[in-house]
Amino acid sequence: MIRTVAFLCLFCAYAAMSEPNYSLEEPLLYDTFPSDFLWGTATASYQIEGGWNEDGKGLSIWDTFTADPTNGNIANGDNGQVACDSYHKYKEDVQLLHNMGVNSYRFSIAWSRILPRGTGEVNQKGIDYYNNVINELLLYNITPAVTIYHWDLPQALQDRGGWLNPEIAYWFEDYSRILFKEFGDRVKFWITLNEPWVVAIAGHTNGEMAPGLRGPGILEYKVVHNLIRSHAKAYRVYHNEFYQSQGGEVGITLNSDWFEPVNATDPDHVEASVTKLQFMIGWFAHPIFVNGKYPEVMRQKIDAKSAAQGFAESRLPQFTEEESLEIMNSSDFFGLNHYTSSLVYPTPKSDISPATISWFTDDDVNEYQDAKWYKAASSWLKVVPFGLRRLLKWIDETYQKPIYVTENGFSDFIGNLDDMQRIYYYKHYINQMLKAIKLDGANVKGYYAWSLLDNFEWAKGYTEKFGLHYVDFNDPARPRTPKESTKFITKLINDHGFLP
Ligand code: PNW
Repeated sequence: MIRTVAFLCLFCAYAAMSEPNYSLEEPLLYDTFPSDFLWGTATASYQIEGGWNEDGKGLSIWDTFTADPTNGNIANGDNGQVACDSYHKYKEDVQLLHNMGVNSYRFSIAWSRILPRGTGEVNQKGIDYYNNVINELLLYNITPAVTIYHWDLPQALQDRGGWLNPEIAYWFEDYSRILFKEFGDRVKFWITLNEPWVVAIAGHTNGEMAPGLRGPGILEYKVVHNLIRSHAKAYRVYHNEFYQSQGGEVGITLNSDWFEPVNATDPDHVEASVTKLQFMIGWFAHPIFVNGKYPEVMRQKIDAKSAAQGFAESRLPQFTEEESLEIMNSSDFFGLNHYTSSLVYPTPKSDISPATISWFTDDDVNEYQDAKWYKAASSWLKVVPFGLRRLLKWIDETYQKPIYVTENGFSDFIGNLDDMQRIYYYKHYINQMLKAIKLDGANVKGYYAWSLLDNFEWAKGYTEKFGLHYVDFNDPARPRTPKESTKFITKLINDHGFLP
């Protein structure tokens, strides 16, 4: 008997040690959101519009990246030439939004519809299309939240070096000015860049997304440098030339996971977590919200490693004094796209040779994946609701800006209408956001579910579905059908939160 108890206790102690409390489900908080809270769904131009060569639109890097169905870039060789056909069906999309009772909609503008060559001549038909979308939204009292760049760079600019060419800051500045001038009388909420981290890593480190370049440890640092410079120029244009007459806000949207220390009482694990956050969020947020410079921990680690690798200068560039001033304080809010969390602990694997170096090794931290965290269709998406609350608290304390959750959502393979897993995801993530607001005092002002529609999920084509509405991609009419999750979100918005 005693032996059994002793064994059980040992077992319990072991279980308690090796399995800290990562419980998925916590009791819900029954409370409501602030009355001026923005509720919306989000989409992006290349993922929904189609109309890829209509009305004078130029090619984008996604048209090019998907052009050859045999090159293996996209699951099933798919592309966004038609996608959800929102170029023609935007009125129906607005009806769906209206039916849900949202008060905002986040969508993006295709640069190559406005400027087919990226710079120079403006395509009036492109302007007309977005005027129609904006006016239709306003008819139903839905506030447009416009993303200026959601990854579909004009191919003409890629041909001139794309995000690797420092000149791009001026191209982006000019493009943004056109949007503020044409749409700013009605659009008061602007997001300059969507997820520059993904642009850098997927586009320039591992080549999984357009433009498909692979330059780990080198290219992503150059690209991010120019992305941040570009963002800041657009922000300054708005505040110097338009803010007085238009009075809107301009900010950036960053994506980040939460990094949970494997052992939260071990300072080394906590340091690993903060280091990961600095390499993912701080890379952008430190220059923009703090002091115009990259985070100290990045500066130290990348400088040291570059020197050890024999580079003449650090792979992490430096902003000039003038650039720092322009970049510092260049976002009116913190836009956060959040989907998932990872466990972290420190590892000393930092001195891999330049030949095998991956973007990861600059972190000096490694990740586990906890099998108990159940997954979405997307391989990287583990369902960890508490991660959103912890991340919101960290961002709130670190950067002290109003936060908008500009994307959050769940993918499956089937697109089934009875999407219980998606409802579970939204219920628990949104409740954790409510806890961040009510219990931690985080200044969160809005929430956009990704996504209004099943759509073109980049390299995964149409195989991973994030939609609140099912879209039949085999039917030329692309009919939309609300899933059960739409009803859940509609009720939540109508109730202003969680009723007991
Ligand atoms: C975001 N990751 O992308 C994008 O903003 C959307 O366009 C996209 O459809 C959505 O999330 C779902 O993927 C991400 O690997 C892509 O961690 C990859 C990651 C995160 C976000």
